[in-house]
This record gives sequence, C-alpha cells and structure tokens, in this order.
Amino acid sequence: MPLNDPVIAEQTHAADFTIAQKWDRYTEDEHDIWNTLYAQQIEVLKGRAVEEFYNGLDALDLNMGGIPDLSVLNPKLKALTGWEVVMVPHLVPDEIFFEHLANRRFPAGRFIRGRDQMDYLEEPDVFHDIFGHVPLLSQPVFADYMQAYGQGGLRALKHDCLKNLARLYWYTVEFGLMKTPQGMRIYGAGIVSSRTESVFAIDSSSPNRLHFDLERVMHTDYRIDDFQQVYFAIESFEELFEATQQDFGPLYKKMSREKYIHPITDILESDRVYTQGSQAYAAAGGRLAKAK
Ligand code: HBI
Ligand code: FE
Repeated sequence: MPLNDPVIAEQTHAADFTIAQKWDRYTEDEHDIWNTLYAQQIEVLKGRAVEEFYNGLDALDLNMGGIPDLSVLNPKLKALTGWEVVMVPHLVPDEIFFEHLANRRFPAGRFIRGRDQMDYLEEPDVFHDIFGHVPLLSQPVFADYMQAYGQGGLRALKHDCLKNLARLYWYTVEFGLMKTPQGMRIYGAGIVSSRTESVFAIDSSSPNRLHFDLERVMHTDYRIDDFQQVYFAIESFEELFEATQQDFGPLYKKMSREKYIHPITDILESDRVYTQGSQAYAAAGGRLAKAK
C-alpha cells in the first residue's frame, strides 16, 4: 500500500473500497510525473498501439495535461459507454474488483509512482490505471467485454475458477496484442503504460506470440515480475467479446475438475503461431540480469 500518499492515508475507504480523489491535493510534482510519463508513452507507442487506444485518448481529452480530474473525465466517459472511474487506495479484494467492473465502474489507484519507479512498479498507480486502462473503456465493444469479464469473475469465484479468470485478464486486458492489417499492435494496459515493455512486446524476437484462444489462455501460467514470455493476439475486439458470449457454466465445471496448466513457453499443436520466440531475454536472466 502506498504509504507516501497523505490523501489516501487520511481517508477511510467506503464498503466498496472507494475513496475521494481530492484532485486539488495533487502536487505540481505529481502532475509533472504524469506529464513526463505521458509524453514518453506517446512517443514510444507510435506505430505500436491499436487505433482504438488513440481514439479513446482523443475522445476523453486525456491529452489535456496533468493527472486527470475525475469530475471532468467521468461525464465524458459516461456519455460514451456508461463507464466511470472510481478511486481506490490500493489493490482491492477480487469480489470487490469484479463487482465494480460488472457495474461499469473501473477502480483506479489514486497515487502516482515516484521518480525512482518510472519504469516499473508492482502496484497499479493512477498512470497505469487511467492512461493504460481508461482509453479503451470509451470504445463500445471493449467496454462490453470488461463488464462481461466482471460478471464472469463473480461467477468464477463461486466455482473456484478465479485463477483461470485472472489469467484471461492478464493475457487480454493487461498484456493483449492485436494482429492488424498494419502489423502487430498493443492494446493491453500493462504494456501501453510501460516504456520498456511497449518496445519489447512488439520488437523483440524473444517472446512467443500466439493467436488468442479462450480456454488455452485460461490454462496458461504467467509472470508478474518481468516482461512476458508469451503474448496472445486477437484480431479484433469483436473476436474477444464473442469469445465471452457463451455459457461459462460447463466451462467452469470442467476447469474446477481439470486444474492443468501450460508452462509459459510451451507451444501446443493447436496453437496458431505468429512468432516463435528465442526466449533469449528470459534465458539471460531478464530484468534481474539487467539490474546487476
Ligand atoms: N484491484 N485496484 C485493483 N486493481 C486491479 O487490477 C485488481 C484489483 N483486485 C484484484 C485484481 N485486480 C485481480 O484479481 C484481477 O485481475 C483478476
Ligand atoms: Fe491493470
């Protein structure tokens, strides 16, 4: 929990874990960190992010400068897709998280990372949550997918399938790629909000890039401490949304019986392979090797 944010520390969160943003309490330095990150990402994402992401930035005027004020952002987002952003102090429990999504509320962290963590941090901050996640919530099909995911999550909890759903979130909402006629593009929030992974996910010959398959993804391990070793690519948001438009009941039953998991770098006979990676980055020790 980010203890260095006094505006979080002075508040008691509501039952649904929301807090007030208190936008006027952000310091000049905090807005400046946002602007630095923003400029950096716009530059590095050129030719790398999906069109829908830029359409979202434009539609929401997220290029106005400084940390967005929710009282300005939310009316625009609500008018477009019925979604709104709420502030939370830190990671919230799974059922609370799903409950928000199922009701078209996206929980975003209030705090912003420090200058010593510009490249990588473990807990989602306001830059990751708003710059990374919110542009696509203004796009109708993706907006519907996120709500369906929240509803599916609530059901998954009852069937002991949370891990499977978490993997789906990871490989789509956080680290998803899209194969477009112009080439491979990024839509996942974990990538678009990271300077280094934006380049790695598209340009590196190290990771595997496979076509998205719902069940395959729900049984695939992932890593949270370094660049991904496998990315899954959809061809459109319609494809992603369609995949969730089935009765998950039988799927959950099957998954609660069969707890198998595909190792990260496995390529299956049934996989549609875009690029088979060398895994050279991971083999060399990844982030830890670079830090030495
Ligand atoms: N809470 N604030 C916040 N943000 C998340 O992304 C989040 C969370 N709680 C749970 C959670 N994610 C995961 O369980 C889901 O990705 C499945
Ligand atoms: Fe995220």
